[in-house]
Amino acid sequence: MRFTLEHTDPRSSARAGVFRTDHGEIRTPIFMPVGTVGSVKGVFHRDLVEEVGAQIILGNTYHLYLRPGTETLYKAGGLHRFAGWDRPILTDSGGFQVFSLTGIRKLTEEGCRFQSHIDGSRHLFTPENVIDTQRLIGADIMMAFDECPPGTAEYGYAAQSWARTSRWLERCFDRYRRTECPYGHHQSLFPIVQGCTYADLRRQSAEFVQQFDADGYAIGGLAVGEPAPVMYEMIETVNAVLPQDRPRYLMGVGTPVNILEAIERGVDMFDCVMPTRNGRNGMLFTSEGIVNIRNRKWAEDFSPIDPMGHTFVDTHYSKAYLRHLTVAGEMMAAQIASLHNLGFYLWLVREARGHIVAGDFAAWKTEMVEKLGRRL
Ligand code: PRF
Repeated sequence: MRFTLEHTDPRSSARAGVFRTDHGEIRTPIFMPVGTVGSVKGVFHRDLVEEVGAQIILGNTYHLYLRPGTETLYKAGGLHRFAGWDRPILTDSGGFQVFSLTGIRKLTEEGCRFQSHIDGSRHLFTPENVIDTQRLIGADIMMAFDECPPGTAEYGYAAQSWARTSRWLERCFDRYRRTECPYGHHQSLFPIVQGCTYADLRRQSAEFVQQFDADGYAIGGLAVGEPAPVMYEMIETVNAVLPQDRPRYLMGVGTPVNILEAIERGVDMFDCVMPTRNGRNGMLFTSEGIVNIRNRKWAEDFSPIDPMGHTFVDTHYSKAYLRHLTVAGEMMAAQIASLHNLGFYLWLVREARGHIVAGDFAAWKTEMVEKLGRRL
């Protein structure tokens, strides 16, 4: 078994565990910084490890397939060696990115035809070739090929889409079982639960995916336009069905509050572009609330960016200096804000884990949620 559940919170469904990969252990709950093309934007791997405490990063099949391409990745010895990152890597399967990045695409039973957002060239993703590509990338955790309909999808569409995603899942596992990692390490394949905002579809999906006895399971199709309370309800519905002894990964979520609410409901893994993308736009997440560093009010605030922060930038630089760099459009502003935000996200999940282990998660979470929503 790759996952060991170490503690469960007595007052909620929160859990603390360890997931073992051939590139190291992941202590859950965990946040996974997004490194779409093999780089977490603006942050050195050294700082991800030493300052942020990242244990696993994400890559994207869609981006890596288009550029640099699987031939180069294979020659390099896989993404770990190509990027100089020797800790675990998870890759998303590409379907979600095809949908959000390419205007022209066509979905059929076979797969998804699309045009590259880089040069307009035409491509086809199928459940089979998406597994092959992730094998060549060498991800420790590969994701199944799925369709993620909008949060507002009608029942009929949601049901058809889920049924097709389920048939694709069988094809993914069929390919997975017939192939192996070209670099000799174990690669897990996580199925993705879909079903939009419909509890019966979500339950069916969560039942269906279990036949594959996977190392872990993902919850997709959330945070795509539905209200947050509906997302929380769907998480509860799905987690009531998924096995206790496997990690659960909530894809593409979210704000610090979303993450704590999901941990309380039994989610173990998260990823989101928010800490880096919002950081580049001047939004800082802190334990006291949200800071818009562009605001004039920080122009002459020479206090540290975040006196409670855990990365060197938090106490080394002042708010006024970071505001100045941000307004001036300096590269360094994006780097500082990204490092700060990632440091905060990883601190948050480490704290959550500590409180789950200590047995007082629920009380801590209530207090944190109240603080995190504030605007400073
Ligand atoms: N499917 C995949 N990747 C995703 C999602 C999904 O539903 C989401 C939804 N929040 C983010 N990333 N494959």
